[in-house]
Amino acid sequence: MKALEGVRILDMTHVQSGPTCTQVLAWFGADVIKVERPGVGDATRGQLRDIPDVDSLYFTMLNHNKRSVTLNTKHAKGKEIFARLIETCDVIAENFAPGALDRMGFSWQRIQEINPRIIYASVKGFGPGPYEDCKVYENVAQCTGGAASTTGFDDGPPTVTGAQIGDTGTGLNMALGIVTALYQRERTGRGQRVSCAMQDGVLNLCRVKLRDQQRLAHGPLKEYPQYPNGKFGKAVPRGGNASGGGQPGWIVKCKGWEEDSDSYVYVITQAAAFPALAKVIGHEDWLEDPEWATPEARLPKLDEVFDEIEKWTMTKTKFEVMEILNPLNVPCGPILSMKDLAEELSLRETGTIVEVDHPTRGKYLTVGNPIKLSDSPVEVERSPLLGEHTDEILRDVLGYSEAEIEAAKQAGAV
Ligand code: CAO
Repeated sequence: MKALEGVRILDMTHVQSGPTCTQVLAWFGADVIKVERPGVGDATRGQLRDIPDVDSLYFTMLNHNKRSVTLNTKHAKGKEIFARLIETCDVIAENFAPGALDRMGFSWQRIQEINPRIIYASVKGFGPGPYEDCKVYENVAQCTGGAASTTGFDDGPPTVTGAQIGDTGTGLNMALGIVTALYQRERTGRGQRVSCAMQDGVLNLCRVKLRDQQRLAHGPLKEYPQYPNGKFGKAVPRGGNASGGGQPGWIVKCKGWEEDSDSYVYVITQAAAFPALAKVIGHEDWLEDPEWATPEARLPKLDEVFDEIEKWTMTKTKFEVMEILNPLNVPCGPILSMKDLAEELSLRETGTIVEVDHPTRGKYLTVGNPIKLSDSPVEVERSPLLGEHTDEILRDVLGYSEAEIEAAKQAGAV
């Protein structure tokens, strides 16, 4: 049995933020019915295509384990079918532009009238406020949620990260909101509204930077590279590769960095492991020297500390550094490229990277469920073709006859 078996989700999501939410719920066993516009479908089916006329990796990697029904929710017959789906589902999830579902004629009030037990979950770019009507994509959320202003180097522009913290991050928030609302419904019998703003999601992930904003009022941020020689302004500056926590860290070069742009390692000079680190890099002298021996003494010269560490790491590959430092309890991590990760066997064994077969594209790699439950196994199944399950859903879920299905098709509703 799977954790969410018996939960049916009316999936009105598209692009990335919403689909990541419903995908993870599908992996936990929910029956996810993805509603797509007839003949068009989720825009990502055709975006960043690597093979002509085949669903893109963008789409396939975000829509596993779902069923696809095509339905024109602006067509009178389509609205009737949509209302029937609302009646039979436990959850409706969407991430359209603000107001799109209302414009289709399905306000929260109307949805509740149709099914008072339903949970209605939405991702939007912003919560209520001056920007609530804006359309938002990933990088807009990173910029408006505090990530871009605090990412990058002091002498460079604000920088976005490749991690999809606005989209997938907010999708995960919505998944948690949905299962929490389902749990509450067990006791109240009522559905509720779940709202997740991408700005809020990114800001939540930037919590430590709001911490630093408040610390700034009490003096310079000593773990930032701007200390002691650079300038601090009124807002938290970009911290380069400095650690966000109390233990200083930095990215240093490893053997082969001249040819391989990922030949680097992150090293954290955690106080407890510093003596072992100092010894291994040939700086046993630091341990007796009051200029270097304590974390406080080292703080103003972290750049010199990491320069010395780098002299040593440049004589080793990133994997050798990992092998030497880990037994010494020095926290460190090689910079793994997507190529390294794709080839990492242990990630295949845990189901974090999965090979999936698709009828038109063949085999491809995807990222499986990052949340592992011991009693709810995950089998990653390919994404559906556009409208692949339309007949099956109208017949088996809604009880339409073959003639009714044919009539809906003729009318252009599905
Ligand atoms: N039948 C009929 N119409 C449908 C339909 C269906 N099955 N599915 C969608 N539509 C319609 C919508 O109702 C909408 O029509 P209106 O403009 O008349 O209301 C229209 O298709 C387009 O929807 P949209 O405005 O959401 O799409 P877009 O491509 O213009 O914008 C996005 C995309 C992502 C910017 C916007 O949806 C958005 O801001 N979403 C919220 C934030 C979000 O999730 N962003 C992350 C996206 S991933 O980077």
